[in-house]
Amino acid sequence: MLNKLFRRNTERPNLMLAERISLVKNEMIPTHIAIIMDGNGRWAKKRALPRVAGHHEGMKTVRKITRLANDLGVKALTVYAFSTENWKRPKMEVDFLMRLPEEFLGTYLPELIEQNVRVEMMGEIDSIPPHTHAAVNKAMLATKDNTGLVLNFALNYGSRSEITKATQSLAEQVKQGKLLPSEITEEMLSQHLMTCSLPEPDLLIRTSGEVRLSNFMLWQLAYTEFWFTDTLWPDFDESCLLDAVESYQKRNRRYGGLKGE
Ligand code: V07
Repeated sequence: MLNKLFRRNTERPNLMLAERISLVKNEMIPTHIAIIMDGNGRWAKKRALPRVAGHHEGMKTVRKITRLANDLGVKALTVYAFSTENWKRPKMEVDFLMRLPEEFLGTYLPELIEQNVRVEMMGEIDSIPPHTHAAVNKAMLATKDNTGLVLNFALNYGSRSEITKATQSLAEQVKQGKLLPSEITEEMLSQHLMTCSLPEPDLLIRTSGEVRLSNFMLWQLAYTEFWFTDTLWPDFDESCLLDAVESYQKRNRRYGGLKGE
């Protein structure tokens, strides 16, 4: 009896989600979404759990959001999994984080393959542990021919270092006489970044109330729409992603209107 009474209440939100998804699909979908997945530690603290429990829960959110993004027709999803600054955290936490790619892929790689998702990674691969490196490599290889969403993990990534390395590479070409300083273009610099194969993000999401970029994709975000939310990453669900995309679609419509004036 209670079940019957409540069934409508549990089914209704899902129905609404499906309706929202089909409405969102009728409008312009961001091609590339980038996400700073913040608030995992705070989520755990609120529950008197260790920080790593928040990271683990956050991993499940990555799966959820990947599935919806792919379903919406998003072409690329870049998620900031580990920054070059994150090495300063306690060793135990870093060790746990470096096991997450293996756990994530061990659990979800089959469904990523089934969903036609291509796994990619950007960051300084040389200083991540070999076991992490191996797991990510295996997933990239297993999904390299997939044509659906590109799930790009920023792992041991820092944007200033990325731009610095691109600059060094162009400077080397100048030194070898292949290029004049005055011939360097924005396009050339873009092509030396780790995102050279991806379009620039249309939408950046940062969770958990912090309103800064934290050395994330500084070059690539020049024209990106930003969406900040107080929701902690482990609590970020399908309806939160739809909030962000709906807001993006409204902004885009307004811009289109002004452009014609
Ligand atoms: C990490 C979970 C998400 C919240 C942010 C921090 C913790 C998924 C991965 C991952 C990375 C590469 C890959 C497959 C999965 C991951 C780290 C942390 C270091 F190929 N989540 N997640 N990696 N968190």
